[in-house]
Amino acid sequence: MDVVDTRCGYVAIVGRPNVGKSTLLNHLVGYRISAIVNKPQTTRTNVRGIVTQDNYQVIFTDTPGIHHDSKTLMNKTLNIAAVAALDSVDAVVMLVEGLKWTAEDDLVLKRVEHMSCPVFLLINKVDRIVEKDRLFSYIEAVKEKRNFAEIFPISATKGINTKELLVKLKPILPFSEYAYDEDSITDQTLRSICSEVVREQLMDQLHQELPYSTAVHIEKFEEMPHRVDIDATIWVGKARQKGMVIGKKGQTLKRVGTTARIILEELLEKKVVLKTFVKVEENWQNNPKHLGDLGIITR
Ligand SMILES: Nc1nc2c(ncn2[C@@H]2O[C@H](COP(=O)(O)OP(=O)(O)OP(=O)(O)O)[C@@H](O)[C@H]2O)c(=O)[nH]1
Ligand SMILES: [Mg+2]
Repeated sequence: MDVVDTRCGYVAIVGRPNVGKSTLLNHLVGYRISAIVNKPQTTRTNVRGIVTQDNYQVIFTDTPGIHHDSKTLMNKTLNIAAVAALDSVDAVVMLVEGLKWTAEDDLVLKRVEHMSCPVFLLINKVDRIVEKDRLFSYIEAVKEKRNFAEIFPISATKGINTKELLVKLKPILPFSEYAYDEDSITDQTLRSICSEVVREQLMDQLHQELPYSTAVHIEKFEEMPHRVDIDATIWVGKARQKGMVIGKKGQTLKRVGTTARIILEELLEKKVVLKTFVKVEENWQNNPKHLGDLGIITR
């Protein structure tokens, strides 16, 4: 029998909304594959990010934030997706925001309660904590919550302690061939990364409830030697929201389009021509067909 000297394993990143799961994934992979916005429920599907180095490969899954609110089919689907990601993983990384512990963090803890694999607790956003003494007492308090394999403070934006996370994960990964090519970084298609970039900019620019009732579908993705043409349709739930997305004299949509285009050009390393269209579909968050088209549920 051949002896395999490489390690390869699966690690799920879970946590309540807005704690920084996608930021951590993008930082680890070194590439913008998952949308980051300072609003809850940004991530809508499980996104894989792959790190391959020093004879090991970790396949991280960034999940939608686990939350109480289950009003729409989309909300329910987000929670189901996050929990499904916990199936047959080698380790779980649970993220919390230092120095908080909310009822939703308890909900996440409940979801990982019966897991037999190591569960790491990562206390994120420590760059914001001025009084380090308070961090020590916080760590003491969270130790009581569960038998965590490791507890450590990190900053996903500043990269504090993130290398240490990989070091601690390595021995947990089983000896195995790599599941993905050494240079793979994600399971996402370029189309879906592009739609996420547009949605990220939309969520960033729009206010109140509107971000949650938008979705982006890439209708056209045409790659040429020196240019990529992309047509993106932005779906909104109500007719009046269309005007809000477009904005006064088209200013909002223009801003979204310009920033998204700049990010996409950097990502694709080519000139990008991005066209955006806004369409209304009442109640799309409860329409299984529509959620399927957007990749939020699989059919
Ligand atoms: N100061 C600071 N902010 C952070 C850090 N990590 C993430 N953030 C910010 O927290 C906000 C939410 O980050 P996301 O990565 O989108 O959070 P998430 O957990 O994926 O959120 P959902 O997808 O909605 O569940 C963004 O504004 C990030 O810039 C950190 O280490 N320090
Ligand atoms: Mg996210």
